[in-house]
Amino acid sequence: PAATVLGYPRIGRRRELKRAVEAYWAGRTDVHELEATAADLRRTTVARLVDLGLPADDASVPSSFSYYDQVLDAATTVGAVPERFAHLLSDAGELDLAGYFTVARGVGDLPPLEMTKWFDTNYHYLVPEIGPGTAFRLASDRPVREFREALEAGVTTRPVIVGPVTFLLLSKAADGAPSGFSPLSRLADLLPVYADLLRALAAAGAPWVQLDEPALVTDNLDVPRDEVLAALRTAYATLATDLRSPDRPAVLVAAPFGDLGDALPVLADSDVEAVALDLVRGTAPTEPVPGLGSTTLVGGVVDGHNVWRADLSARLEVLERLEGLGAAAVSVGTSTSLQHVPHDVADEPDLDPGLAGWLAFADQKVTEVVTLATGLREGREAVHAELLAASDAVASRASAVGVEVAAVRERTAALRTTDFHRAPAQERRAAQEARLGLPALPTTTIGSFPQTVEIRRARAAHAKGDLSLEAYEDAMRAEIARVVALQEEIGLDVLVHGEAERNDMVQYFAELLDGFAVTRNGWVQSYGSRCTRPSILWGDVSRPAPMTVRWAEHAQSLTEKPVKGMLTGPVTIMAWSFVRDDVPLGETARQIGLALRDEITDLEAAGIAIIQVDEPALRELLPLRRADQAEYLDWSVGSFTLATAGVRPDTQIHTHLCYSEFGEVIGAIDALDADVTSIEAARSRMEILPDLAGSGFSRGVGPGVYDIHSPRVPSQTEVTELLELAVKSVDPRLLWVNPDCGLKTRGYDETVPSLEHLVAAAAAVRETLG
Ligand code: THG
Ligand code: ZN
Repeated sequence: PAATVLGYPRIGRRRELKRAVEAYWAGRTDVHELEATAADLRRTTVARLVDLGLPADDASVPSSFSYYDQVLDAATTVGAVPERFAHLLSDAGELDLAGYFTVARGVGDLPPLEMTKWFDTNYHYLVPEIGPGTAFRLASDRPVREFREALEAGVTTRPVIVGPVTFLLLSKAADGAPSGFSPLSRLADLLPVYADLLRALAAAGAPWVQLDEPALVTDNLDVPRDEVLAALRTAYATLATDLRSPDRPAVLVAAPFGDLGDALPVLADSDVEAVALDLVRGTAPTEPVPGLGSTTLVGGVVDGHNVWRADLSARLEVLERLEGLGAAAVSVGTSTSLQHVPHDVADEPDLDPGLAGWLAFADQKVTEVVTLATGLREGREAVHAELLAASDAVASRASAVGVEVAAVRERTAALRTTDFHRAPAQERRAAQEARLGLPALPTTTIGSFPQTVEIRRARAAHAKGDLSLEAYEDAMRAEIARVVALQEEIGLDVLVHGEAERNDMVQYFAELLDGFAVTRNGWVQSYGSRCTRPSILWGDVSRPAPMTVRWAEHAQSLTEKPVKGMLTGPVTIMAWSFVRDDVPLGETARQIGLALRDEITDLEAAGIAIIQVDEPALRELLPLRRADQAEYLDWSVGSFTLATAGVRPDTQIHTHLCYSEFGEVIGAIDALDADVTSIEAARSRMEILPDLAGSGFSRGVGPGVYDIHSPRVPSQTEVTELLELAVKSVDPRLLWVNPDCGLKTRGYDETVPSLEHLVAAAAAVRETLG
């Protein structure tokens, strides 16, 4: 293909797939209705891509649909279903759609596959579990069926599947595997199944297949690099040399999210027909690569991971340079799948037209790819008008009001080292103990309380104009009063206002800060059927007015107990937004840090004694290459300390992190210099605590004592047991008692008894401490 995209959003322009899947889960529709909706969506997608200019007959159009997750799809295709779900398989060893969702979501006592972040995106994939006995076999013909379905509609698509090396590198050892077992050791058993799949696709008439191998761009893996490269060599010798046309389609190996580095020569030397490079995050080699003469390079010059309109002239230059490398051919693509951006800027009538003109969502990016392919093939004159329009957009963005605000830049430029540091932790601890007078093992929650139907209804009515601002805010104040009273009744020590007034913890702040825009339909899949609307961070950030102060003040006025002020930290705001590509991330982080610092100062002045700044995404933005990590940790940690270091010693700063994998960032967590850190710990039964203690961490810590991701109410005994485990590794004077995470996705019928058990367990363990 001369022009292609590595994948396209599958949730639907109006989240049709989300709605259909959730209706099916709720039992409101049956599997046939769900399949019909999904087939419609695939048909519409393929037709749209052809309309936008991708040729219908040369495998330019990717077939990248998934009901839930592409890694789960690969697992079920190769028969890698964990033992505990074996009863879901048919006699032929296949998993039906109901079974597929069960593996994704769990049932009864059977936990689902674990979920974790897909490289440095806000997308979560399901982690396959591979053991010595996993019986790989071709267990699904779904890629073949979907290829045929499009072919019958007149479009030759290119099936997209997670490649074998990445599949195994992202898998974890199944329960019961011998210690030290590495899923990658099963490569030789897995490859014949991929070969079977390629044969089946060839038999169905597929001219191309795309195997995604993003794991090649990271060196942040447990497996040494030379083993990764050896596996890569073996994999593509089996799939591209031992298996030949016409028994297989031509193979495109895609490596989104960074540079292939020393994996590029390996692929160039293989018999793989094409390699897709990420030329947004990565760079093209500057020297000719041996073996490339028989390989097509797909230049991923259009950013699949961010929303800015491309500077087409500059992108064309990159492609022209790529042509100098002596590859068999150069074609044009996106850097990553487009699943990480929303569908269409045209669906955003409320966006400022200036800003809208700087943006490219999935559909605009397809057009950019098509334009670049024409320019590459026919010369710049052929696309003169398009290049000019793109340059104009870039120029208008660079000079627009708000993009560079002198007052903001002066403030970040004037920062000094002392702005990032508080008084010594010991001194703060004494001052805070004197001010707060909390009991040992203080109990609290992470911040949000259940978002009830009434809250959502009020917000929707206000958004539609059916409920006045005053009436909406009254409803929120009443909700806050209810939540404060409930917490007093339950007997918690440190209260929260419950965040009724917030939609998403990032979008809420984006709506109140200058420099951000929010979208109406800009949904991006986060996991399964869940989506977020990432905010668009387009300009210099500042805080025109206090954001949370009146809500916190209101809550504090209703109780003698301390109420925590609740904010989202700079790194998380950035990780869950589309960020600027025209200033260093560190500059933006400092701008947000300063805006939050002002907010924190105002909260402190309003009498709020404890302020929590959540950074659940600290781990998520960690660069995929170890060499880049120190710089990241420097600016990310710095933006947090900048936000929080302006308070008095007797004001207590908390932070909250979730999604485990803290190991890699333990040093950074300590460097945040928060007085108290709450973390997810219940599912792993406090496993993190010995590591934390071993690293010399000597600050307050609140390991989650129950898993809020499940509707199960933990018994008092269960919570007590976890707390007893916790006091074994944490000095009880530093230990806090809280759930794993916020409660906004839970209902009150689970929340109230769970918190009652938490408070009772804390009291019981407090007794034993004497
Ligand atoms: N906000 C943002 N990004 C996130 C999270 C978040 N990324 C990581 C993590 N949390 C992802 N988790 C979720 C959990 C729930 C939902 C989305 C991501 C969710 N979304 C609603 C849905 O799809 O129905 C829509 C939410 C809305 O109306 O805004 O439930 O917390 N930014
Ligand atoms: Zn959390």
